[in-house]
Amino acid sequence: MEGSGDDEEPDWLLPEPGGSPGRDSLAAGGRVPSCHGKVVSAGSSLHRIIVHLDLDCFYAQVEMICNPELRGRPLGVQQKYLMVTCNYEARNAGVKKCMSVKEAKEKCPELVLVNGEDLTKYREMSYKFTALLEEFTPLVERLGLDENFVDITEMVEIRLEQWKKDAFSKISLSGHVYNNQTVDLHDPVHIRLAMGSQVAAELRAAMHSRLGLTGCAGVATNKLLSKLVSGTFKPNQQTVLLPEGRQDLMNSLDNVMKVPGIGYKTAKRLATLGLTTVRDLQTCPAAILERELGSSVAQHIQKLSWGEDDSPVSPSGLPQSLSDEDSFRKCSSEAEVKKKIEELLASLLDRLYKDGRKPHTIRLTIRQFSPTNKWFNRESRQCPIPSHVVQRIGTGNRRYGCRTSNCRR
Ligand code: DCP
Ligand code: MG
Repeated sequence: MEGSGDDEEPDWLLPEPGGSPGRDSLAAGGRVPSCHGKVVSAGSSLHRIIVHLDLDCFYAQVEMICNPELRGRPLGVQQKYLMVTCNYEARNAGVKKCMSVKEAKEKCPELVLVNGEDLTKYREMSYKFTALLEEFTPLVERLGLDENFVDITEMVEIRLEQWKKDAFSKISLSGHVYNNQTVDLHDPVHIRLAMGSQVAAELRAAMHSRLGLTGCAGVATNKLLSKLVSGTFKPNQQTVLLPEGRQDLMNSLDNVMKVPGIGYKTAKRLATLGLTTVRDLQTCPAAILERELGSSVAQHIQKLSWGEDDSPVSPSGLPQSLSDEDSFRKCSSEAEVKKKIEELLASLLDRLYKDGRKPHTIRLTIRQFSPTNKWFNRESRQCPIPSHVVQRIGTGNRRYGCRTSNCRR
């Protein structure tokens, strides 16, 4: 569910039972590009070039595209009492993402607020963004609404083949280098990353010219590192991570929870072992970790702590489910809840209609909110959607009258 703030770890970083072939080993029998006589083996962990793209102040940017009069003014996007994001003018005035509306207004009295509770236009822009990247390569994986991974290994290889080896010394690197490290254009991995930075700059230029969007990019040899490095310079900039900068980047994360793939629950279990920093996790004896977390998770998160991630970029394709949610905080009677559910359903049906595919199943999920201010106890019930109801979706008839008598609650 969008914006549900779960502790679930992203799929792209979950350990794969039995080991996944990944792209490295799929490519192992493939071309082995060489530069200046040195070789980057297709099975090497440095073989891939991955770009992570993250749009700048996404919801606020979409609002400014829809209403250019908002440009240049501090702008916040409000959902209920929270300002979920704000543009960089507002950030320069001390406003931060996810501040309460009250605090944001205190920091910046001239802040303009727009309501961002209807996600329709953000979703639409999000899919346009992914579709644009897919014009360059099918290897695009969505991560949330405003982030994508793109595996550009093959694009880089093709371009390098087109260049004469002697001309590699003329390749320039686009954007920043993490820690301002020196690029060695005799090093085949540096050459590939420099070429990757050129491709990333082209992707960003296309995003801007075709959709009016700006964003940040990170270029590295795996997904984890590309995501971690992409926000080094914000907004609208890009950064390359050379292999020599990996340790510094990982050590810059002061808490294990800053490693994508280590969620709240895992961090809590690590804390019971006295492990809070990335360095603690790196140096913890494997046997101790394995005793607490099991060998698969232990090995996986220890690899992550070193910046190692061989998970492939998995093309996302069309979403397998459409969902909507609400906190129901403003509802105080059953009638109000029913009305809210009808609103959610109407919006979902609109999206289904635009999507064009026929749904099979409907699922209702509830989470209770405890007096101690914590969400807990997620419960779901689902049932097949009766065929006569499915038939009517897309006919413009909004009175679907979905009978839920065969759903047990
Ligand atoms: N979002 C949300 N609720 C949150 C966090 C984010 O609804 N608790 C939405 C609003 C953001 C969008 O998700 O615009 C993307 O989140 P990011 O963390 O990437 O933040 P932004 O894109 O807004 O800003 P940045 O420029 O820092 O990437
Ligand atoms: Mg963003």
